[in-house]
Amino acid sequence: MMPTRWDLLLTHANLASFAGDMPFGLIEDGALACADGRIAWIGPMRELPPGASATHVEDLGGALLTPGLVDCHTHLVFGGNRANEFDMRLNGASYEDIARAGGGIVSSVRATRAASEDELFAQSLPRARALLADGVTTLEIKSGYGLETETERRMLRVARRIGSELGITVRTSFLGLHALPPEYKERRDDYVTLVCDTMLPELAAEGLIDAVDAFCEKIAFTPAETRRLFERATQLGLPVKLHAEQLSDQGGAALVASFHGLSADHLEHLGDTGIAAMAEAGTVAVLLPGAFYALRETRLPPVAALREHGVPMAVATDCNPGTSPLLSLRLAANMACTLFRLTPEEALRAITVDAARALGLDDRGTLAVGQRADLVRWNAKHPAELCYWIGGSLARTIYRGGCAIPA
Ligand code: DI6
Ligand code: FE
Repeated sequence: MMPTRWDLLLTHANLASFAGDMPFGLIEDGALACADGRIAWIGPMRELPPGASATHVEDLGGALLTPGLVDCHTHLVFGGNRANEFDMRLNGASYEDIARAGGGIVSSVRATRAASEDELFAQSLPRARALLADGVTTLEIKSGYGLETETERRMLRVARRIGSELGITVRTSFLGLHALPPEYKERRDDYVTLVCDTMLPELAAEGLIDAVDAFCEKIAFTPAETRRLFERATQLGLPVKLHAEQLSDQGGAALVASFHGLSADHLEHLGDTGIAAMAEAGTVAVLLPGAFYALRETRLPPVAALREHGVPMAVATDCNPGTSPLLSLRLAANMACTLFRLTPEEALRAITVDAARALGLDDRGTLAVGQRADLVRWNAKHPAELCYWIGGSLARTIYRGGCAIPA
């Protein structure tokens, strides 16, 4: 039943709904109504029910309206930054060289451990604001720069605080298996045990964890260690995802797929077995062109094969201090087109509906009746413009649950 009066009615919009059969799910000269934070009606202007009314009515004058963007892979809570490593890398040091020399993730761990909760919040909030200003209304944030219980807890609490401060959805991922902390150098097993048997259950019991992630790589954790973590996560009823096949093929994608994981992320070194396993399990491929670009990687993720096997592809910023200091999801989509050859339509689905899927969320990412009214009105007319412009600011009004978020 249609409410007698909607809360919000947006008229004369170009609606990129990412639903239906049209490219981009485009509805030209459309209207969209919200009630109780949800989309209550969507369609062409000419089909708007006669006498439809709303508390607020806005004529968009042909402007583009899309779902709020979803950044499904970030590490944006951290202390300090690593601008010094940028210089080292430009002088020829590889990511692995830097990590083995005691820099890399471990240097962010030092800075994060040293920051109080308020300091960490103050340093991280502007990064989330930058993403929001560019249209992001749902954001995943990982832990993984604490590597001991107290700091991992602090990171996750800061992530939750960012969500309430900005009025956006933050989904947290516990990334205790991100790097081996220096104090456990000779005791790998003890660290994995600490993560699986203490940190994970404790922080999960505090309601701080929405999903469990790991870095499965030669310089990080083995498939066997990752499996241990995933078994524990599964016992606790938490979904899993994985940094897989970023620097080498460890069989991580097949491993996470065998746990019906939400996503396998990075994937430059993904092979056929992994692709088949992901297709079978419905695990989303999260492509991270910011890290590819910043590391001057030359090996491309197997986009054509993923497409052929019908594996859904998401794109995210991977916002982190080491390999992807990237603060625009639209720019990530642009890079996914230029560097990875996604079509503009694929790239936009990758930062809306398929990114939502990578977080296990099916109530957002498309414009359809019943979906959350998380919306962005753009200073653009056609959806392709969103991944065509390189940088700049295009978002005009951001709505969360049908309410405009003050800029
Ligand atoms: N892969 C990445 O690209 C980030 N973490 C990971 O597992 C890098 C994190 C960092 O270098 O700080
Ligand atoms: Fe990452």
